[in-house]
Amino acid sequence: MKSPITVAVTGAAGQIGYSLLFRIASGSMFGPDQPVALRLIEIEPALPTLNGVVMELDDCAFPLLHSITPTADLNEGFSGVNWALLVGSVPRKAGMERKDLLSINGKIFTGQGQAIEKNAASDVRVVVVGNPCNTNCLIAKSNAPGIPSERWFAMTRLDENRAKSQLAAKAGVHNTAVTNLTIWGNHSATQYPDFTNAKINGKSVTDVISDQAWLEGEFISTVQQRGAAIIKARGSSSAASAANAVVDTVKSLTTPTPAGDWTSVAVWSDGSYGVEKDLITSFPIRTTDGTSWEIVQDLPVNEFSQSRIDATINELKEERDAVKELGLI
Ligand code: NAX
Repeated sequence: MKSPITVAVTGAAGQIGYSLLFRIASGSMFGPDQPVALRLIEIEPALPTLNGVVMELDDCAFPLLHSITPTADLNEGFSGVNWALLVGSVPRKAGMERKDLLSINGKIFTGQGQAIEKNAASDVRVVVVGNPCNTNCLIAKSNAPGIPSERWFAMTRLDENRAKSQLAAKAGVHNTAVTNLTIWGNHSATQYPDFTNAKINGKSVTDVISDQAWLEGEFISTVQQRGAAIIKARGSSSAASAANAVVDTVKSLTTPTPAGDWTSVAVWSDGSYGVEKDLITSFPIRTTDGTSWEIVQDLPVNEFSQSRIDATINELKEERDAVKELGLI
């Protein structure tokens, strides 16, 4: 039996947590022969709810679930973790300015970054899901300078999956036929789902879908606004699909990417594609050996794509400047 991988999940009593924990414990994230130890982090008032989730995890009798540690203590929660999945954050409420949101969440992610640096395993990798996830990731990373830059990620995989599904539906093919889909930039309504480099059954999307106006208009806005559409339909925000995207993200970072393809995740910018260094930006990413990854280089970026990428990068710069002004990074 392999030794367990230790995974911390913050916001474990929340909606996404309720889907995610059972997927991790069942083996969906790390494979059918890899035991996992869960460290479930919540704020104090949510511990009774978290206790109910722990009872349900117990009741599944998962063969791969080695142990469960529910806690509101960050040092205990991040102790020895190989993966830190930062899901918990405070949602934007009516009347709240973006700056207020960045300030409230900033305090959460400074503390979590510091606690991860102090307590986690030496190989820790961090995936930030809680919004605004790119900038929350930047805050946590800035507060854990001892952890190498390439170990920090923010999730744009749900956007990628949404984009693939929209393109597949339009082309009348199964979603597995859609490859090479990049989400550029911020996980927000400015993100750019890049159809120009995407493929359907190995052919350029623009050769398969001739409706350019749909690609440049409705396709992009549907992906950008999908979260809001789910809230309208369901009465609460995406949860199972978000949890699924977390599983996909970690799987993609721990297994080699299929030849010729790539995936989307926000990583620390090294200046590729002219994106300012140090911004946590979604790029096309390939994993080679299951531990290291690279940004896919030299993809063509036409004028339309460039203007979209510029818009989302500008938003990331504004968020970075705002948290800098607040002294969070
Ligand atoms: P919920 O409100 O259901 O759950 C959040 C949980 O986080 C709550 O249980 C809360 O007690 C906990 N929490 C708050 N502060 C905490 C702290 N300091 N430490 C530990 N736990 C804390 O939200 P849920 O629907 O689960 O969504 C979680 C986050 O994911 C939100 O920020 C949401 O905006 C974000 N999302 C990000 C997505 C992405 O693609 N990156 C997509 C889905 C989702 O919208």
